[in-house]
Amino acid sequence: MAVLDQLTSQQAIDLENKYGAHNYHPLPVVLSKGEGVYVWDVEGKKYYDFLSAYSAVNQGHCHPEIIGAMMDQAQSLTLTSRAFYNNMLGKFEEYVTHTFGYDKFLPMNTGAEAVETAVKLCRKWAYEVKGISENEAQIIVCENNFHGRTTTIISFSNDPIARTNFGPYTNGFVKIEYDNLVALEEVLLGNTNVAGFLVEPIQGEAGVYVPSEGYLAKAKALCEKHNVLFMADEVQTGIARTGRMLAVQHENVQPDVLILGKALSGGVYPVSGVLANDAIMNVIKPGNHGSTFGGNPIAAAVGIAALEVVKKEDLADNAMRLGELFRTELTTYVNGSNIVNAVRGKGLLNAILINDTEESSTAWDICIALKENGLLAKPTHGNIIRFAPPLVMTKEQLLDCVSIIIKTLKQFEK
Ligand code: IF1
Repeated sequence: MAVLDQLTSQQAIDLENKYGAHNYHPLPVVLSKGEGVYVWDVEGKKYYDFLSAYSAVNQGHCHPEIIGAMMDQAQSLTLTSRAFYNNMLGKFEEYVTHTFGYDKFLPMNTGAEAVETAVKLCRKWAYEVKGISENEAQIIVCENNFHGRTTTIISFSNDPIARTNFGPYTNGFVKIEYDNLVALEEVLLGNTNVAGFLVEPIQGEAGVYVPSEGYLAKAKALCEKHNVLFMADEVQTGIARTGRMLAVQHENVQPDVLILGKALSGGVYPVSGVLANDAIMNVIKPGNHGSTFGGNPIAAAVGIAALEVVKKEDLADNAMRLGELFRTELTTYVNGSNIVNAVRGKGLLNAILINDTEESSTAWDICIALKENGLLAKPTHGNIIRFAPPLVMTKEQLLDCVSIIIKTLKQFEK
């Protein structure tokens, strides 16, 4: 087959199966176009995207202002490496630090790299500022976390599929229960080598698990008391997804270290990074950390445009209002349903809990039926379905989606 021949869905799936590593189990849909809240498959069928590339496409597919910024930049300069300065990075760093209220930004590309950056930053701070003895620093993490897929990050995962047979693992992490302040305080009181606490403001992969109100603010206060860095992984929850620019802002928390990715580029390019104030970030010196692509001119242009869209279009406010509407509508249905046990979430990061076991195929079958009915979503943990549409959705579109979802779920009532 010639490379440029238009493939059918089945042909595209067969090619991936034959030539690609089998590290994913995708829903059987092959997309070739996206615009705003919609995507189209190669046969031309149109869908609502209710995953948004795991919250990377918050600004909607192919947002003209972000694409425009990328095209303009691509025609003048794409990559210099950090061996030389470029005329875009400083502007991006200024824009990001002013947007989130920090002294400095360290740019990377993927979410996992940004988490790795935070871990390194935290350790170096622990030795050079806090005064922990060499190689003794500990970072507290939470059970059922998801922070990415590098060897160090999977070392502190407790998901057997993500970590089994990838050892030996990186040391220096203490795991505690999520949403448990007593457990956090216990470790802080008993261990003087704690350097940081790494936490997702809402656990995404765990099934959109929203912690108790006040958890983040109290955890931050405990960290402050014990001179421990509070590090928020907002790769998935950040950039307006939960109804505020950052999920921690629901509790007026300013993390010591803020980790961003995904929607920092509106999903058009890998752009991530870490924010911190000088007292922390200045421990990083030339040669300590970096990346060929981190902070490249396209990333900088795209990052500025992506954040500008979020502000100009008031996407946080829209996510807040539509999220409330979504949960209200779904809750009314769930109350009389025997196929869905609950709906939960914040802003437009939501999930429904299917009334079946984790081993059952029900949630997968529902996602296949949703696809037939024109809406794309993906199960997590076997019996949870995550709903995270682009934040540029209108109220009319959201209500249309609610009726597709309810109509589909009704096919599965027992
Ligand atoms: C995949 C989940 C979402 C993240 C947080 C860091 C990263 C992620 C909080 C790493 C990435 C992704 C990756 C994606 C699936 C996905 C995911 F289901 F696994 F948990 F979004 F819900 N911190 N999350 O959520 O960012 O290196 O991927 O850029 O296919 O693994 P990355």
